[in-house]
Amino acid sequence: PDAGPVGDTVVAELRRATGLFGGSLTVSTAGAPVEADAVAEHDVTLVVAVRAPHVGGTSTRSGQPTADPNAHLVGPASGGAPDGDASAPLGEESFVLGRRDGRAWVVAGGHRGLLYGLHALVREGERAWAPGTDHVLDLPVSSLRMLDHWDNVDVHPVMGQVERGYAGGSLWFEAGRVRDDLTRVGAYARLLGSVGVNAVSLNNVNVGRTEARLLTDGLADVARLADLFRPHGIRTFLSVSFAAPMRLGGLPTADPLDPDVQRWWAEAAERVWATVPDFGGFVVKADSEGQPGPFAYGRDHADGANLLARAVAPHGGTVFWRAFVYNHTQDWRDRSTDRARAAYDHFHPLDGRFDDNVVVQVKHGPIDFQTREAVSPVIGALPRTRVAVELQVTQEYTGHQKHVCYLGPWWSEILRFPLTEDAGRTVADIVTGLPGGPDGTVHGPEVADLRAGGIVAVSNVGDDAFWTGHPLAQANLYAFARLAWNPEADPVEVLDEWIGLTFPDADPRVRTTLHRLMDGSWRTYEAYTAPLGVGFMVTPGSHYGPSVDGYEYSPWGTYHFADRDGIGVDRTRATGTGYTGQYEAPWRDVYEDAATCPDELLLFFHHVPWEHRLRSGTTVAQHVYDSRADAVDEVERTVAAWAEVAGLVDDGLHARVTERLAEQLRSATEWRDQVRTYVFRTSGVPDASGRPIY
Ligand code: GCW
Repeated sequence: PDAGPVGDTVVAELRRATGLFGGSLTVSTAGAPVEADAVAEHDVTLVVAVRAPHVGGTSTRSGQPTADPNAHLVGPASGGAPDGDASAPLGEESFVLGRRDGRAWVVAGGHRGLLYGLHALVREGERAWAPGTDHVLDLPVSSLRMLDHWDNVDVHPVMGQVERGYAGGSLWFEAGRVRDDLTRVGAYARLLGSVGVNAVSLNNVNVGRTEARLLTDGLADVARLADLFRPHGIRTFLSVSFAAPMRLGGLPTADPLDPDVQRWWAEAAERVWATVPDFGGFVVKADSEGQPGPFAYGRDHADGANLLARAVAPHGGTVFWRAFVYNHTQDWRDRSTDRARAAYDHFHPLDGRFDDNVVVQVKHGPIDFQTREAVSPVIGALPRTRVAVELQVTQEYTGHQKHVCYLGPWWSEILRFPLTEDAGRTVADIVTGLPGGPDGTVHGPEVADLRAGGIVAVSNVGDDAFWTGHPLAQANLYAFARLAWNPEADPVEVLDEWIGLTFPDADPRVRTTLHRLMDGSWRTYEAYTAPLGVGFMVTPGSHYGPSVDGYEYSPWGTYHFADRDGIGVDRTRATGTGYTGQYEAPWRDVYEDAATCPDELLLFFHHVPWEHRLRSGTTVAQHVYDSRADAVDEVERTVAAWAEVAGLVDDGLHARVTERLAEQLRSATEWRDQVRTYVFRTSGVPDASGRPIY
């Protein structure tokens, strides 16, 4: 029967796998087997069904065992497939993974669910065929799990081909067009499908002249890429320039209220969907860091987003409209302008005006993907708008994939952060449209309905042999996908899963060592770079390595305001920029008061004297001295631990990690010395530990 591209993938995967491990495969759509071999050791039954087999009680969370242990399961009894007529309807991406009498089975609501169920079974490994009977319903918490690629067709003289890319050039663009040989793109699509990513955007949100043409002359190339992603359940998106009607269409304006502009976009969308019928839609960076946008015409961002939304709506398309809008030509003397406030100030008044197929895509923090910053209040401030949170897998501010920095714990904190009034809904609840709260009731402003936007991240892959430059940075890609599937997942367990899948059959010391290197690596990175949430202190432009005052007097709006008396940004309502007022209770008050503000965000919210005592008991200056030095000691131990597993992992991989660790140690040492010395020279406060200072 016509299984569709994803169904075909499932069958092909199973054929390949049964070839590897033996056993047989039964696949049926609504009960009709399309393939059934002799019963053997590793049998798998896959069924696409509209309803779950008697799963007593359903769960809207992923990964939870179905509720009623006594529920009678109509499972694949002796060779038969589970029948499909029982309790809960299964969504297109949901599946039940079960085992019975040494047989593994997956029942899914659609082909994508079947694909995800199959890969869940692969993750289970031998356990999937263990004696006994049980089953688990699994479904993604976020219906949109998207990777944005910042790939350029052209190679930028400073940025290289992939903006903020640390893994070589683009996987798909080469020499001004899409590569002829797309073998690795096929492998990448398979990889993403295996962890449930279901959308990719192909090109940088900063859309250059050549890249703008992907929407017109480049469409055949886009279709070739879409053909590779489709079989793995992934829809393709493009970043587009708001000025496209002028750049590509020769119109004198890009004004969203101009009928010619509207017509141009409608026709552009017609052409796109005629070429790629399941195309996803557009990602837009407008009025942001020099990209064109609606402000030039006196229009706001709802006008801008709805212009594109109406063009793509007839085709079922979605517009991801980024909220990263701020003044990047600021005067550092002007302390009343606060970059952290900007997105809220622009977007909060527009809530309720966006069309249903607009998703406002908000960076997780109000500044820019720092190692530590507060959660953006914008995410909770648009109850009548679909909101997606944007994370950054590529390590722009977290060590350029030269430093080990496992970001799962950071994203987990962000996604679980209870942002709305009275801590009612977490970031994950908001972006996935879940009501939140222990009893599922919505707190805070009245909402007509709960809207899902999704979980998006900037990808970290490139044409590097290890995909991500640093081989261990692959864990970040994996963790993003697994946390987008289930934001409640424990990030260290996710890491453990990645280790098991990436280093199967390795000596147990490899697992222990990787945990030793990675579990706490984000906090270690934080501890040798900018302290207590103040951010930046990076080399301007590249954003790699220390430059404490690098951005201090620049127009970018990212300051630490250190002087001989103190450090930090006063964002309080009482005496500062008023940013704390963008939060609902309790955060507006928790952050307002230096006594209740969490240490790790103190300098994000407050300007304090160097000898201000943290909640931890130590002073700000002494904290900076101690933690920078301790963190470098930790990196040294990491280097030694990795040396111990030489010979237990692939030599090429071991060498690559060793080389990167050497650079991490060099760079961390530089950070330590620059930051400690800066604090001493600026404040005059001695370091009680007596460690060297320059
Ligand atoms: O983090 C900043 C980067 C820019 C990037 C921008 C954005 C794509 O420094 O390189 O541009 O954010 O997210 O739009």
